[in-house]
Amino acid sequence: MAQVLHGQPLGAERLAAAGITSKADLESLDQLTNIPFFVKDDLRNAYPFDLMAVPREQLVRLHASSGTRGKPTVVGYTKADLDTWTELMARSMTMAGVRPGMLIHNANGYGLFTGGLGFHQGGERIGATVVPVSGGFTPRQAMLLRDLGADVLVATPSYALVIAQALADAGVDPAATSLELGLFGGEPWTDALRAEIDRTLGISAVNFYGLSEMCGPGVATECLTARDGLHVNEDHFIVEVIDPEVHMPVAPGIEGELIFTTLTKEALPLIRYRTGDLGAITEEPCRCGRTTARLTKLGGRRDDMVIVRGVNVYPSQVEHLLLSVDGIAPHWRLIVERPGLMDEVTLECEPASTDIDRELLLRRLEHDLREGLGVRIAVSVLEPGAVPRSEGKAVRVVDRRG
Ligand code: DLL
Repeated sequence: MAQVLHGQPLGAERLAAAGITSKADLESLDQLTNIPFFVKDDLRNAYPFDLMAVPREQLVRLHASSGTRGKPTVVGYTKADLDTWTELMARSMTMAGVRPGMLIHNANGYGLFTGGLGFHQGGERIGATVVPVSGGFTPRQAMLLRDLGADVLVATPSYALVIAQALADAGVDPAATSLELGLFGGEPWTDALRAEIDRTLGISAVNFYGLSEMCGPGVATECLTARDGLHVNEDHFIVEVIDPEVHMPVAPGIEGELIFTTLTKEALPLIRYRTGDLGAITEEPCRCGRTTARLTKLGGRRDDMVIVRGVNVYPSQVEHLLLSVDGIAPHWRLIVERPGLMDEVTLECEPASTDIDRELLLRRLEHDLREGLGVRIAVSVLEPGAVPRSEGKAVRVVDRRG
């Protein structure tokens, strides 16, 4: 945090407000809870470089966070930041089962998205063979994956399923390739979707969490041994979970909003950054023997919640219920409209194959969703292939409220 005091006026101001004006004032991390939060708007207002704690000339890389509205959030890295991030990715990917010599098919987009270059750097540092395929041209992805004999697939979980379909379309059994591991993240996904991916591709899918504002992927990652919560790299990031309404910390195990403080960032140090992501932490030791805090119940973004006749509905609940129904394909989205005074939500989904009775599926889904969510939402079972596919992060909530 020391560099914040010198380089970043807003950070220094916030530390000063909490009575911390020099390193000597920082006695314990408990003082953290007196420091005001950083929020996305602080980054937007500082667009593009005003929050950087070093001169622009010392930045060796820029990325930008995904965001559908307005200007992106620009993040910068010094040489040391890039080195730290690479090391964190190498550590995380090793924990997820990557070994030197493995062939990594990296289908995350290369560009401003941190998913492409993040896994690229980590893989190279481990000594794996990285194929920088990037996203898109899906039939070619299927061909390269098979011809080069990939051991590891890196993608968003939703795109992994699109690649699996492309393999099947090319006459290849997706479960019978050389793939062993999948390193997936960048978007919320449930254990039900993981089971579907494991089965379809015949792999072990491992969850990676991160955000550009911290570094990108490499903030918290599952271990292959347990795949039970994501180990936070606590030597670089302090994690807190707060009640998003009253802004007070909640106990381990209780779900709230994830807050991160960077400990080693040079270019863009952030204190108590509100991610908007929902999750909980556990401090129980993991079966793998690591003792770091782990993120559990990663539940999606607060602003993805939709309110249907007074009932809060999270996309992750819908995915969980949807995928427990036999014969349903793992492609879906929620359409939110406001025809009158109230929001109406429609689930668009599709059957796994053409010989499945769509009417029967519809009735089963309507029933299960009503029981599981406590409110009725409309269901539309489309033709197989009709739900739009994404080559990166899936759009699960389409807001047509105007
Ligand atoms: O998505 C970094 C990343 C890339 C992580 C690839 C893992 C793998 P951003 O584009 O800035 O960075 O988006 C960050 O994506 O705040 C979450 O809302 C969401 N997110 C990322 N990983 C997960 C995950 C990258 N495993 C935003 N589970 C975050 C749930 C995730 N949400």
